[in-house]
Parts: sequence; structure tokens; C-alpha cells
Amino acid sequence: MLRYVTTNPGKVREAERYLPDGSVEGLDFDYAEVQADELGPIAARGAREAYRHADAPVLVDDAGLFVEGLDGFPGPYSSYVEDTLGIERVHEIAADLDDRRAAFRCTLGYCDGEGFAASPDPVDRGDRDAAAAAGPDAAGEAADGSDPLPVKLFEGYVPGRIVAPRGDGGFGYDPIFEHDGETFAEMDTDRKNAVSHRGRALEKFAEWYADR
Ligand code: ITT
Repeated sequence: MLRYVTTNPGKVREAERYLPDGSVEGLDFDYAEVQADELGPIAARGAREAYRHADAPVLVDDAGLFVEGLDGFPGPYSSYVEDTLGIERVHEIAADLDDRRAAFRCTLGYCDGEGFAASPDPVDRGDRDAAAAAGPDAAGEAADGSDPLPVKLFEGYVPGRIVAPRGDGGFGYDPIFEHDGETFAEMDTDRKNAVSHRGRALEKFAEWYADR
């Protein structure tokens, strides 16, 4: 059984559509979110921590909203910004910008404690390099000093723009993110999945995982 590691039930709802019935369940585990400019290292480290906690295959989902006119902010800080400013304020700030284009990004990190011999690019190399530079324990390195557990990353991206809140579906920033004339909160789960950052990443993961 695969554990989808998140404190956000909305993510589990979306993920379940991509995996065979009964093959995945949510694991409400709050892994440490390291400060990083990109989602990959956060998801990789989270996957190692969650795997050690669950002792079962895990998929960690780290996502964020990147606003062009704010040089990608809030990006990896999206959760903090949603909790502190709220999405209405993010919309108000974006309304003053010339460029309201934005993108959602999602990075999934898979870890099952094994290597990925069948996979072309099995390990998040950037994270390993960063871990090596930072020294022992920096990225969940094993107690015996061996390399960090292999993690496979899957990424998804969707372009859109920031608008005044519309719709009552979805979660998080969905009401202020418009793609193709509709906000994500105006779409049902299947429609959002068909175009979303998470849907794209899950599609890649599901294809790879089917052979695993
Ligand atoms: P976990 O870390 O426990 O998975 P979280 O909701 O904090 O839960 P993230 O750190 O990945 O997850 O999310 C960063 C922020 O982006 C957070 O405020 C989410 O509500 C928001 N977010 C993520 N995916 C989203 C989506 O598909 N639609 C709207 N907002 C999303």
C-alpha cells in the first residue's frame, strides 16, 4: 500500500483518481519543510523522512504558486503565505502588478527504501550534491554515513493568472488561479486533474509506478 504523505485531504482526493482503487491511502504526517528556492529538495528530504516514519512506500507532494510579477513568490513559501496573508491578500497584491501571470508547480517525491535500477534518472542529484556540501545528516543521510535513500521525483506545471476569487471547489489558492478562463475552484476534481500541476506529476508517477 502506497502512503500519500500530506496534511491536506484535497491532495489525496486528487491523487486517488490516478492510482488503482485501494492502492493508496493518505498519511497525515508533517515532515520538516527545509528552506529552499525549489520544490525538489523539499520533496526529496520529506520523502526520506516520511519513509523512515512509515516504513512503507511513500509519495510526498510539495506544491506552490509562483507569480511571475513577484519573481516567483510565494513559490516554496506558499503554505506560509496562505496561512499568514491569505489568498485574498495575494490577489490584491497581484492586482497591482502589470504581470499577473502565475504557475502552479508540483513535485512528487517517491521513496521505498530501495534503489531504482530500472529508472533512467533515479536520484535527485541536486539534492545529493547539496547534502554532500552541507555535510552529514543534511538530507536525511543514514546514520551509518551511507548515501541518502534514493528518491524519485516527478514534476508537473500549469500556467495561468491571478484573478479575483471565483468558485467554491478545490482548496488553497484554487479560487484565485485561472486557467483557460476558469478558476481551479470552478472546476470539478476530474477537470482540474486533467490540466493541473498535480495531475501532470501524478500521470508521470502512475505510469512509472505501474511497472514497479
Ligand atoms: P502538506 O505540505 O502537508 O502536503 P500543504 O497544503 O501545506 O500540505 P504544500 O506545502 O505543498 O501543501 O502547499 C503549499 C501551498 O500551496 C498551500 O497553501 C496549499 O494550500 C497550496 N496548494 C498546493 N496545491 C494546490 C492546489 O492544487 N491548488 C491550490 N492551492 C494549492
